[in-house]
Amino acid sequence: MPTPPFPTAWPEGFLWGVSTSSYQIEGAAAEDGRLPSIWDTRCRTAGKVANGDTGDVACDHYHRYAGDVALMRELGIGAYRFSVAWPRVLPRGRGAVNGKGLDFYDRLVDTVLAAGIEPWVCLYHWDLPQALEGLGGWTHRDSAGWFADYAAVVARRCGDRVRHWATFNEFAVFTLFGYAMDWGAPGLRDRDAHLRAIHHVNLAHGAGVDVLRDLVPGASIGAIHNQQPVWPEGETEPNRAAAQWLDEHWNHAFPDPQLRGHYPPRIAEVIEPYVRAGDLARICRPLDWFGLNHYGPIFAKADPSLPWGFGWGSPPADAPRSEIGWPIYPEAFRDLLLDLSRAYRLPVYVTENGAGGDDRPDAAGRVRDPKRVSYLAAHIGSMHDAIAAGADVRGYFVWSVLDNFEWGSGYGPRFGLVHVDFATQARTPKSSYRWYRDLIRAAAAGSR
Ligand code: IFM
Repeated sequence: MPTPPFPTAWPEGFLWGVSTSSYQIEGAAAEDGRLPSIWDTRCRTAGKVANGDTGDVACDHYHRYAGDVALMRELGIGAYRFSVAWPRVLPRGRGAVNGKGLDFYDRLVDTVLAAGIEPWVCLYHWDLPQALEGLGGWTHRDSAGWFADYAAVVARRCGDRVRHWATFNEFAVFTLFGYAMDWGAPGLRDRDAHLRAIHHVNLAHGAGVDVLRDLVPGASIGAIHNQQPVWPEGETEPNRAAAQWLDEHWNHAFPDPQLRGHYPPRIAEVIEPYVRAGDLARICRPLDWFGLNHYGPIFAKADPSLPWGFGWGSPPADAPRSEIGWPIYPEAFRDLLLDLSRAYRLPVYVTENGAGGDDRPDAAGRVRDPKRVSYLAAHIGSMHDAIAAGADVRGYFVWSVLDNFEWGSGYGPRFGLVHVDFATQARTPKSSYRWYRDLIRAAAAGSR
């Protein structure tokens, strides 16, 4: 299959990167003082994760990070986004700091910098310490303060070397799936718990931004949002209504209060009992960039069995799909980049984009993933079109550098540029790794 071409002219300084998250790659779940997170618990709850898989070992990145960073250096990326595991740093969520846990991030940051790569640190990618869940987790208003204290611990240790910080990854995903759909930890289907979680996570974001501004002079701070057009499954009235409601939750419940100072109208009505005077000002703090995670549009349908009456619909039967069945509409990505850039008036970094597959080595041990290459080529092409049409997009991070633990789907779907054999931990760069490396080289040559 011929290699899809890529645009070579990019804005000066355009940043190419890769993203990962702590629970999905680190492993070492019970090592050096780390205690369980809500995802360790969910993995041990029967029927919640495919195959009974867990993040106990994952990619064993905790021990193999130096080799993994060497692969990133050879890829030629300018930035690596990873998350810090709260239960490694503060095993009980608050109180005693675990020095060994912090030491790991210290070593990682130094290794990344020594490879000539900028570390981008995300403070929360879904692994809330289980001890805090025992106190109510995000449904407890104090969670904003717990998060701010944790942010301060990490900022004090790494803020001398890390300039780019994100508070949270995909607010809407972990709150909706975790509190209203039982698709993620902690596994509830409860409107009130969901509304509390939305508001307290928003408060935690604002408090975290304030801490980072105080402790890291010159920090560049953003938040990472999943954003996708929400389309109805078929053009029925109930499904259209479901799509509108899901759109408010998915695309607006977090960026609107954080960047515009108010909740979208229907959420504003129902969340009002949890909002106190001054809260919206605490949430709406100045930011430096908008982090966008995007994979494709999502489809909604009415589902009266779920707390909000909407559920996940299916794309049209003839929709192009990735190997794991996600719909592919690269032109929607271009439109989204233009819309976001206009709506929130911040530089946009695409902090996740990629495709899941079922990649396996061939007889010669090579891993070819032409579908991922086509997906990346089409989306990077659409991003280039968006920039040409005026979108202020400053960087792009592939999800992900390594195959890893894909939450409720366990180790089934593979998103990496590098294949991981989970039995041996052998790493094999896929054809998409070489394609992305060549793109980065060509972009560097083209922008000189
Ligand atoms: O693996 C996830 C990641 O944790 C958050 N964004 C989407 C990815 C693919 O599902």
